Amino acid sequence: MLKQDQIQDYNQSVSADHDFKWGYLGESLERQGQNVEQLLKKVADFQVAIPSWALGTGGTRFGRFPIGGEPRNLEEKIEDVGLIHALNRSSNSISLHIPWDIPQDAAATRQLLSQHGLIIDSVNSNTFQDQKDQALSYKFGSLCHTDAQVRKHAIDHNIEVVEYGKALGDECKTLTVWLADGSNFPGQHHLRRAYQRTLDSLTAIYEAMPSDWTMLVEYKPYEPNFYSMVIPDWGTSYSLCQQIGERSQVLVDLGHHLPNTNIEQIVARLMHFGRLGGFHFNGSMYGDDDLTTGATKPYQLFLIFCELVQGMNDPAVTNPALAWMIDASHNTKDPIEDLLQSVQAIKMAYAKALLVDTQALFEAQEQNDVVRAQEILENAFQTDVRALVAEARRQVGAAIDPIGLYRQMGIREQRIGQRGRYAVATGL
Ligand code: LRH
Ligand code: MN
Repeated sequence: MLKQDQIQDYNQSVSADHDFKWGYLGESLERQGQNVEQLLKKVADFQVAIPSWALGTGGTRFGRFPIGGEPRNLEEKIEDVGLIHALNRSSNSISLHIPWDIPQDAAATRQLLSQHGLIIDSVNSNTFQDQKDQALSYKFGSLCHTDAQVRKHAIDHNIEVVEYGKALGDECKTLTVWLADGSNFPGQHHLRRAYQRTLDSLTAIYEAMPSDWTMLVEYKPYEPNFYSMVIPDWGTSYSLCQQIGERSQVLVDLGHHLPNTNIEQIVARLMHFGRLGGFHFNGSMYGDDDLTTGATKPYQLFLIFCELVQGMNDPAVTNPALAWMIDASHNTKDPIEDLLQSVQAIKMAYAKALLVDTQALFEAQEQNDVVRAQEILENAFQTDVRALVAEARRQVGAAIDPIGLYRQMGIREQRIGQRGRYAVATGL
């Protein structure tokens, strides 16, 4: 476990440079009339859940390159997320995937979670893989399957997943459902019946969920099916949520959009309808690449947070609290460093969105002053907020530079020593 004095000593060693940068930025923000204390608190309080399935090097169908020292079980995954949270004090929860992370001893797992200051924020079902000796195969779908027995098997699995969540703490009240269900060829699916069977199945799961739980319905345009997906886009997920019940919301995975999709407009729409449930943050160029958040499109991530901040500050918007989660899988980076980078990118986008002079922006929009509107956004986006995010971390006892401390301590090498070079994590 990372000790507080190790973080203090490290912060001391890098404080001269940080104090210089924060000194300048803090003063510039005050001169702009920003409430710096409020900014620091909002940024520090913003927590992003870490996916249990992203603590190993995921790889692709073409290959996987284990980095060594990967967590071999749920306990070691909790240890790794505990380390991430100790380094950035910004990742106080884990999203679990069942059956990849079935707790062998729920009481022991709850205790380990509290030792690391962690909770389970959500549980994910998995009806996209057959388990060993599974008689009722998901090859041709799960909740949409033409065979009612397969649908029942998938419904029962989701209900079982909720039970695992309940056993791991009162905080976990979210079931995330992503369906690989779809078709590879024209004619393979009756497209309307597949939708209706899925709606009926999701409704059965929803009715079996505790009355204070939320169901997040995740959409994806393709993969692993390449002709049609039963839930390909936000509109389909939204239409399902409207019919399933008020505690079912749309989950936006940033990588689940066709190229050049205006994701920030989808976010604005779903907030307007009060059905935005949360995010799976990641970065992508082409498909569901699951790369580091903000690595390729930082301006798009900023624009998404602009819609979120404006929506969250607008009394006319009645959207429930949002689930902030990462969903990534990498082949070429140390998973812990990558997750630290993703959280950093998300916090920077949020901090920049908080800097937007929203009143001036609304005026420019009302006056159709297009140039002024863009200049107002640029002012915020082009502000280097790294010292603000670092200062927010320092003030809550985290590392000014989490990756710097992680590397200085040689933690990956330690993990390899403890767990072995070929230890491979369950998950993607
Ligand atoms: C599907 C997905 C879904 C998870 C899986 C690990 O692409 O985004 O959220 O179940 O990745
Ligand atoms: Mn996802």
